[in-house]
Amino acid sequence: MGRGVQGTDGGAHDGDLEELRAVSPRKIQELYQACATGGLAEVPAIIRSALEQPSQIRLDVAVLGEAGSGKSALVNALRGVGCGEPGAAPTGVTATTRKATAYAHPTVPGLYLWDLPGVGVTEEDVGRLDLSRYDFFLLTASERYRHAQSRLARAISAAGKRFFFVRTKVDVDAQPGPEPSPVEEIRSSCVDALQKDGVGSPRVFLVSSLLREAYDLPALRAALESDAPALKREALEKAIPVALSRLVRRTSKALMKDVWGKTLKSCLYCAEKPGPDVATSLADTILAFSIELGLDEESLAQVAKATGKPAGLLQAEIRSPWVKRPDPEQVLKLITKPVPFSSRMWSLLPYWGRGAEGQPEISLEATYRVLTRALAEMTEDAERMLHRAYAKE
Ligand SMILES: Nc1nc2c(ncn2[C@@H]2O[C@H](COP(=O)(O)OP(=O)(O)O)[C@@H](O)[C@H]2O)c(=O)[nH]1
Ligand SMILES: [Mg+2]
Repeated sequence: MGRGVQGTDGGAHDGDLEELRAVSPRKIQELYQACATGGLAEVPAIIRSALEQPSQIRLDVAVLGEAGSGKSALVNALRGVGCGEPGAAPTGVTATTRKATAYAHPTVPGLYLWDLPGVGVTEEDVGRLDLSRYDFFLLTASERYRHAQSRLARAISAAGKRFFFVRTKVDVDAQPGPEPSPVEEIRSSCVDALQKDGVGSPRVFLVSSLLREAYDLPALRAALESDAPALKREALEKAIPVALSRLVRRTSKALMKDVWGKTLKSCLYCAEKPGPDVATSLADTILAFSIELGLDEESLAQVAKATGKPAGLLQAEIRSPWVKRPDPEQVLKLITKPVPFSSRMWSLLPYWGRGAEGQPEISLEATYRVLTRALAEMTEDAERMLHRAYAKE
């Protein structure tokens, strides 16, 4: 359960590195797989419906903090599972959680709570964490906000992600005694400390995983439930550019496999019937490539409709001259070998000339080169156009 696919990011060619680091490989893989079922033309509609109805989208929420801060107990409390019950995250005074484990949220579909092993307090310990794998965080602390929490808070922000701060075990602090309840004091000191660390409007929850209906645990539960769709959307949006690049490249690769076959077919066909027919057949092949890559007018209109970007803006990203149906005459020029001088000479002599030898000769190599170059250019166009379509303006 909950072990997502570990993909590499597939490498977007341009774009902000900061932005890229904020993308969860799992989310990219998820989006890629959702879109890979059909052709590129269906992608805008699939993305749109995922953004509108994110219930199917995964949200990986990692519970982060030092060992013993009550992470596993918090996971159980949020899921409404008693510690020690079957299916509960193991808790205890010794470091019980050794391996990141995902627990499905009981009511929010697609939400997984990741119970992580405790993080050490040093800079290296925090540096070792792979925060890119998760979409959102619950940063826990059972005591006063200190360096350890500060490091983690900054690491999460640096990874381009957000978190709720969860101060655990407040039942311990709020033991009945002569003093007035310190709960509100704890809250404001947490908020202050987080703001000092550059967290804009920190969301702080003071919880007890033992007294689950007291303090802020119900509020934390409610916040997770109500924020889940927006958090899913946010995570998904970040994954769109990389997933799109991968989808375009997948399509391009499949077309590339066929280029040699197409070259042979056109050239063999032309061996019997030389002349502009070869060029027409190649122009048709290139046109078919552009449709597969979603560069034709109809596909562009669909992308424009799904993203709300003007079609003209998207059109402007398409630079390859091949996308406009190429003129067969021009194509022919590119794929013919110049007629050797000797045969031209022969053809000038009515007696010796043998007609067909004056025809320009189609070059297999040049034909192959024209097709691969057209495909490479159009692949770049498709990526650029789609990135523009989904770019935040
Ligand atoms: N009093 C109290 N104890 C807690 C609370 N949450 C966890 N603990 C105890 O703290 C210890 C460590 O909890 P655990 O969830 O295993 O911490 P983890 O290492 O962060 O996963 C356990 O003995 C828990 O019973 C809480 O809200 N209140
Ligand atoms: Mg644990």
